[in-house]
Amino acid sequence: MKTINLCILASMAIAAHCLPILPPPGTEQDEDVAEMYLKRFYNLTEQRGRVFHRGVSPLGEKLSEMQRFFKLKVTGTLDSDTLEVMKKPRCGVPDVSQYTTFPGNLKWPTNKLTYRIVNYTPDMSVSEVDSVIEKALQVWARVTPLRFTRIYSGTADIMVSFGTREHGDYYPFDGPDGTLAHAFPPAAGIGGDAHFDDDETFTFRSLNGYNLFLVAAHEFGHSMGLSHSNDPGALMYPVYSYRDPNSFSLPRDDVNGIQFLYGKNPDVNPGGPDPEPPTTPDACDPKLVLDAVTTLRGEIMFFKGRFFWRSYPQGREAVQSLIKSFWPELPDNLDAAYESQSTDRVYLFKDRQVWALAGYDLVRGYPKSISSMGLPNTVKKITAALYEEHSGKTLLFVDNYYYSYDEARQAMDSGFPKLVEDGFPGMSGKVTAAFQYRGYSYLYSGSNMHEFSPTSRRLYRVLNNNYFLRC
Ligand SMILES: [Ca+2]
Ligand SMILES: [Ca+2]
Ligand SMILES: [Ca+2]
Ligand SMILES: [Zn+2]
Ligand SMILES: [Zn+2]
Repeated sequence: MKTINLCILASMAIAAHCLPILPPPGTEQDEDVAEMYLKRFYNLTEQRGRVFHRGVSPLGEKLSEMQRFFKLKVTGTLDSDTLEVMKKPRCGVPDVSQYTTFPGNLKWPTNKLTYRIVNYTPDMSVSEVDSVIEKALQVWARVTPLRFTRIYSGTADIMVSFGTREHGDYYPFDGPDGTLAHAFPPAAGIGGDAHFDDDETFTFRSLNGYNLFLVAAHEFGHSMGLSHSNDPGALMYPVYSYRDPNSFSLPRDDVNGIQFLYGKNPDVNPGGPDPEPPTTPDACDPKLVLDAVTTLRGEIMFFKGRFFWRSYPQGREAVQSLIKSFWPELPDNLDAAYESQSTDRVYLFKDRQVWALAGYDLVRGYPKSISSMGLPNTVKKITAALYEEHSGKTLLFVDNYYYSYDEARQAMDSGFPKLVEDGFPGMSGKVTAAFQYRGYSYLYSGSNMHEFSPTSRRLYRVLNNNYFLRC
């Protein structure tokens, strides 16, 4: 499913380069998908005819509600961006309240809760499931006074089970992909319980399938009383996105939510206090310093920390995602990126390694060492990269210096490195990101961005990092 999703993305964003696998949006089949999605997650109850393409209707209103939640452009119609989100694997709990008890501050009256693992998935060993469930509950215990005790018989507050299709609660699962799991908010009986769709392939460590720790940690957020967040970095974001379970740290948005309900952890965690919870970068932050910027077949991609934004032509807003949700293999905190028009690939740099993308797909045979491009061993990392269309050269920046790579010869030019201010008069400071767009070269330094003529190298304007993010 993940691969299929990427291909759908690619085919929509860059129609010229990729054969569409699905019929274009607006078909009967897509409208069925949308109707089912809105019924399930946005409490759509009535449906008066198929009027997705006209604004005012129950469907249009629900579409707008869903588009607002996911920070898509609010059109009230079933456009390709909206359909793309609807086809992603996700949690089965609605984004608007449907289970009657969700609104309000519903919480457990006690901090001491019990859980029981009722049955197991055949995808993993019993001890793997046990340890993953324990670890997923500890995600919440670390930041609150909540404490969990496992019991092996009788009724626990949180009954954990695996099931398929109709599994006894009138919220049937849907087979592979789509809905992965759901959980019920704090209450007696089924309240707090977490159900996992065993038509999924759940995994312990592998990048294929769905990581049970990530799915379970999200569901237990519901078991504690949290609803969905529209922060794409939050664990409580409704769409599944991979992140490294070994280095997982509960994001700020989720910490705020759970501490609002239960307060802080009065104890010190084994191993000392936790580091600051990770936050989601804000495109509108005037102090934003991007890690790397590149075009990709007409889109612009802006990288920052664990995230990137995609900005399309035609004035649509930039959409923020976790890097790992697209490419689990890629590292966070990239150093540099560029698109080579001569190879039709995007190259991504981190330390002494380089990865390549063809469309949205990682190219086999990477990462390679940057020595393979001819960079000397003394270069430990590059800080920015810029492909010059008119010359067919790629400039590789290392702070105040830059090298020149000839894309046609696939070799470094002699006479480098040069000082950046010699090549780009008026540019002072270290180059932190760079790209070329619509006939201009952009060199970022800290929170500034410098606009140059690529041929005369004349400095036109000094702008902010978020100039192209349409803040
Ligand atoms: Ca229960
Ligand atoms: Ca499913
Ligand atoms: Ca950089
Ligand atoms: Zn959920
Ligand atoms: Zn269920």
